[in-house]
Amino acid sequence: MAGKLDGKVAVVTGAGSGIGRAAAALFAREGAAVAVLDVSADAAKQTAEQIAVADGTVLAVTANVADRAGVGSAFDQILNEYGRVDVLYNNAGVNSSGSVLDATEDDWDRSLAVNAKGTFLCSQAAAPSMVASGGGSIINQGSVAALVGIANFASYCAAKGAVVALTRSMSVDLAPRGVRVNAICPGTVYTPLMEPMLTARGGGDLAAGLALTVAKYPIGRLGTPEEIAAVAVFLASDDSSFLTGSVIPAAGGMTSQ
Ligand code: 1HS
Repeated sequence: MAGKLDGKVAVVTGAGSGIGRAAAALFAREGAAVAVLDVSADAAKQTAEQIAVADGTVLAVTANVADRAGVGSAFDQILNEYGRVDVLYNNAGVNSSGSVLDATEDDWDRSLAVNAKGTFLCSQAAAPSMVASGGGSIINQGSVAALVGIANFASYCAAKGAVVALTRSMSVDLAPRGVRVNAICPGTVYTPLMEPMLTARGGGDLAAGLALTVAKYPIGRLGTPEEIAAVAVFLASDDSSFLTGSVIPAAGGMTSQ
């Protein structure tokens, strides 16, 4: 059966867990050759093994997306293996904690480094190959935190706001060169990344934090990694050929009230 991403080479950052792992698997199932990039070599290898077992074409690479040299080496490896990059899903991210009253400078620096600068560095590494081959699709992981204020999440909101602004900027610069750039703004998806935040919100009780969070979503539940991955497949595929600079909430109505 024809896949929506047949013949494409896709890089997914933060693909060792959560939404990134689900997206790497779905991209492969839709026919893409996938580079699984993660800061953890073991996590990248695990995702790659799952894809290989399902007969996908996959390469595991390790890099901290906030480190220019590491990103450069990772993309050299990917380009040596596959020859080009057609799709980049800038999914890698870290959580933060605290309001403007108590967030630390380290929290700010780490959030901006991984969430925002990481998106910039990986896009810089991938875009020349897309331009050279006549086109591509960059998908940035925004967040509902870029669209509405989230309590005690100052650095994360700021970083994701930067990702959304960068998405619009990149879309304008790259559209004439055939590269589309869009952002997904997921609502909370239950992944390992979210557990500390949910636990803090519940006063140390994960289940209580989860209930308070679900109450923010008109759809009555949190999202799944697979639901966000499905949006990423759409943006990666030619089905979304007229979309660039789009910022798409995938959040069960959370930003609509
Ligand atoms: C981490 C993810 O981007 C979601 S931000 C938190 C939103 S909420 O569900 O706590 O309102």
